[in-house]
Amino acid sequence: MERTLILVKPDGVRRNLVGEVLSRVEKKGYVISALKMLEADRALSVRHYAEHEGKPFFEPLVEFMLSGPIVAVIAEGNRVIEGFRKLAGATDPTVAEPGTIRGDLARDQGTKVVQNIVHGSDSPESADREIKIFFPELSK
Ligand code: D4T
Repeated sequence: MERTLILVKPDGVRRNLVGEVLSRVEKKGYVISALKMLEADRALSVRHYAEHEGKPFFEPLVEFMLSGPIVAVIAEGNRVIEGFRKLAGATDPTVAEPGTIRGDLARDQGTKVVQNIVHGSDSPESADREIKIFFPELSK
């Protein structure tokens, strides 16, 4: 069964949208198989977003991920990686389609980093890598 890593980022937790996000995932029919709330430290955030190191939004992105608790979720189902990215909508919430998590619930806040409520893995390789980062206990 395919798995993906979903994060409810600090803006989503601050705005009490954890239930809304999980509800959309469950209503779509995916199964939540692991769930935790945590405060990411710098090393964890840098590891998670390593592909963006050196980009202008990298430091603001890492700082943002440290700005409050996050919720990490493993969701399962056929084609869940693609399916959750469709549910999330485009990275930029201003142009994310209405009906998506970002399109319905986020907007441009004028900040250096886009605050877009959720993260979802973009490939099976990313999902494996990210699940190991956030749920190391599951690969022991
Ligand atoms: P994540 O990885 O958080 O699910 O978001 P996406 O997959 O949709 O987008 P991403 O990896 O390209 O970007 C990671 C994170 O950085 C912010 N960002 C991104 C930003 O502030 N400015 C930018 O120009 C880009 C590309 C938003 C999400």
